[in-house]
Amino acid sequence: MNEILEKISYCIERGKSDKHAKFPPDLKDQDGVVEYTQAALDNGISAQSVLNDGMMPGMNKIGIRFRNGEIYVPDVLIAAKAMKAGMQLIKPFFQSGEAKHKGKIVLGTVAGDLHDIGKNLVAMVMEGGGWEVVDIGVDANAQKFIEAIENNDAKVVGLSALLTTTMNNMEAITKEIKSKFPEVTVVIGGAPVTEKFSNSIGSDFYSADPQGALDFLNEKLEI
Ligand code: B1M
Repeated sequence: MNEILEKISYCIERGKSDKHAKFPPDLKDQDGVVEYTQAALDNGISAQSVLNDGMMPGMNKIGIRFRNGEIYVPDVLIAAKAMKAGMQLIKPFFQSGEAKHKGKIVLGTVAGDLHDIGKNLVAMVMEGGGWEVVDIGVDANAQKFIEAIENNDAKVVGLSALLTTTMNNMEAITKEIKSKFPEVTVVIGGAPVTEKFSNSIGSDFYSADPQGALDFLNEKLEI
């Protein structure tokens, strides 16, 4: 891998957003994701390559380490913040069409449920994996999901639920999505949800953690 791209990946993994960031202390006054992203673009590295070969490998490592229990929620938040800082510099290339996301995922916490910490982590890992996330927030009913799918021409939907009561709402939402858009892939997750439950309601995949959902989508779409 190109040295600058390696630095981008490393800084994301360490959560070092820019030179002035005080965190992590051992990288104080050293360049971060912002400076290395600018350097990559100045050196003629495409925005797509900065995303695919610099940022995504860094966030991928974070997703795997989080799944393995080696790091915790704050580490994911800090890494995602660092990646977001660098993304600001490559945003114009998405707008011009020079860089592309892998696809769009509509993500929401289902009706009756206000828990969003897990859903937000899924959003960060998905974005870190090159997906564009359309976050429809919490307490989202079938109509809200369907409108978001239509408005964004999304091919993937993610449902999150944290309550044993609200996980039951996943069934009606999944069925309505599938009846209107049979081609849309539905992925579900959340603490009370299981693979058995996922199979019983006709969703396409259950993941216990954000990285599992990302790996499934990448594999399914052969990306
Ligand atoms: Co609530 N709550 N809560 N709560 N809350 C739980 C979930 C509970 C287990 C606490 C308990 O009783 N021990 C319990 C549920 C019991 C049950 O249903 N069996 C509970 C309850 C009962 C309630 C209320 C009903 C309490 C009340 O008012 N009487 C109420 C419900 C409100 C509502 O939603 N309508 C309520 C409210 C709240 C707060 C608002 C105070 C707050 C939420 C704040 C917020 O989210 N912005 C809250 C919190 C924080 C919790 C606990 C403490 C933590 C949940 C959390 O964020 N975990 C929780 C107890 C606990 O877990 N210790 C509890 C961390 C998060 C990273 O994990 O969301 O599981 P999680 O996400 C994981 C995976 O599940 C997975 O990836 C994430 C990262 O690994 N994942 C996906 C999640 N979605 C995915 C989607 C995917 C793939 C993976 O693909 C699409």
